[in-house]
Amino acid sequence: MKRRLLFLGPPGAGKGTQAKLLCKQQNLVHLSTGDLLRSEVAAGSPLGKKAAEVMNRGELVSDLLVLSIVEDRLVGLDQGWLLDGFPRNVSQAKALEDLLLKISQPIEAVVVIQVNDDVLLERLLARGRADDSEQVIRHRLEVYQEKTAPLVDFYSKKGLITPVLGAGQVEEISRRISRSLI
Ligand code: B4P
Repeated sequence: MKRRLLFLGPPGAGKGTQAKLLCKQQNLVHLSTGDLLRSEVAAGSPLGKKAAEVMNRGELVSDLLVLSIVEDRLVGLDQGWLLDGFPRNVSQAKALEDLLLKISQPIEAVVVIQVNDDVLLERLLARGRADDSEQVIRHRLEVYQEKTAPLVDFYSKKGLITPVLGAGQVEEISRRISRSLI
């Protein structure tokens, strides 16, 4: 069976960390919009230049830009996949729904990784990426609450949500996620 999964959760919840492990275990293609945007930034492409400034403020990059990146990667993919960090708002979720309908690849499950704000702040300050200063992290958490958290309700109504506790050791959380997807 080709798996089609989404990882949802606040910044620093460990979406990227856990997505890499699960994709390796289950031979899935890992599509992280954060990683894809950061590689555009590193390459200094026009898209990357636009994205860098927005990311360093802790805001969301424009839907159109992110959507074009995801569509490029998903269309024609003949393997299971995991979307990490996308969608990030209801309008991206609706656009994804239309795209997946067009290519007949419905979502199988949405894993929500739950971690409290104190732990998130601690993890991200320790990571120290360009967008990991305390002020920017706090703003990203607000953006998450306002724009991304409503997706839990959006996908709950479709019966797709699988909540997983994201506190603890990386391996322990990985086992929780694998068990939740059996
Ligand atoms: P992302 O790249 O998605 O990053 P993130 O939310 O900050 O982190 P993630 O949850 O993946 O945490 P990670 O595993 O790295 O987004 C960055 C920016 O890109 C956004 O703010 C936005 O500007 C832009 N963007 C991305 N997608 C977009 C979209 N769809 N639309 C618009 N804009 C978009 O873990 C964090 C840290 O914790 C790491 O250092 C890790 O080692 C550590 N860690 C993980 N698990 C741990 C554990 N169990 N215990 C201790 N530490 C742990």
